[in-house]
Amino acid sequence: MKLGKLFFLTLLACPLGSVSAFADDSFRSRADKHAPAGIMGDHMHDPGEWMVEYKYMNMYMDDNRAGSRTLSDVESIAWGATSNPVTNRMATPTNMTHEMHMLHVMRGMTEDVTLYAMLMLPSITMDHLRGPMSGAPGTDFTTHNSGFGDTTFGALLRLYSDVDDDLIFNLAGSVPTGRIYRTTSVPTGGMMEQPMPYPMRLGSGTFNAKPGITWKHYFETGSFGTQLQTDLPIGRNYRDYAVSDEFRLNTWYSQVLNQYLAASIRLENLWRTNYTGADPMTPDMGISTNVESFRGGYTCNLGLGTSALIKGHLLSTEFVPTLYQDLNGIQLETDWTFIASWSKSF
Ligand SMILES: [Cu+2]
Repeated sequence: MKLGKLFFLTLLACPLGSVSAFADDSFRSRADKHAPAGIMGDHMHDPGEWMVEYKYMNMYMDDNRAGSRTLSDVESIAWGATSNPVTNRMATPTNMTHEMHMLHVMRGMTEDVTLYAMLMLPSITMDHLRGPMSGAPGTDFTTHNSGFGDTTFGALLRLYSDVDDDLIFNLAGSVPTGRIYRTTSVPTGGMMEQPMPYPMRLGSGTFNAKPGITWKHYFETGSFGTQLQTDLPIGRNYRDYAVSDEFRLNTWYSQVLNQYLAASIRLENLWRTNYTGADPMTPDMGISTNVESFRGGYTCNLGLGTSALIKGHLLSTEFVPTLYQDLNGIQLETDWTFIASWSKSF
């Protein structure tokens, strides 16, 4: 039925080559063929087809937030004096830039199975203000960490497709290739080596299950998608903790503007649990980024994206302002994320 319909549409479309940008058989070759830049695991490839993608992400976080309330740097230190547990006595984070370089390779194996792998290179910079129990209250310092992150492998399984729908299951997991334990003496002005706090670490340290499911529907001049994607650490890592369980629910619409361009709008709901276990070397009292119960929360993001399909090169960008956050304890608040991607199939 499906193949018959496609064949018929192909026959119809051939003499009408000039309008094929909007013909049914070319839904999956338009500028909106992939979801917005911030989304993964949304599309299949034909058997034998390869895709190579480079993706860049920059997440910017300025100021702290307790629950849904933004606090100044000085307020963040004061907040930690009476919190449970007490924290931010040595320092508070004040802002963070989290960059990620991603190399993504996909290959269509059969009509219904596409395999992929993704290599991550995070680069993390965090600014701090020293607190009352440090040697120099009121002074600031910056720490940095970069290297390999965790590596994701997955199989995209087509559960259902027709002319204008795709339902895809993402059977994926990550391997702990990112280092989780690295020390720095910057906070103590060279006096003492301390382990990097949780959000400065490059990986989870655990094997993670990352199942997801995506439904995409194509219209004559656009496409709609919705996706539930998870990231679930299995057990605890060798430092005796596990990072957050993560659940992302995304919904988007892409409008095809012409043969080369599409624009998208996306809404993301992101839930994270607190960490479980505890790294034995990271006292809560020093800084809030060491506190396992201050890692979870809810975030709502808006995504405004564009994609351009030029001679087979797909260039996508997405600006993702955070609309709302309700965070456990005190944490750096996310202000915005920027994502850019280049990909090519061959
Ligand atoms: Cu692909």
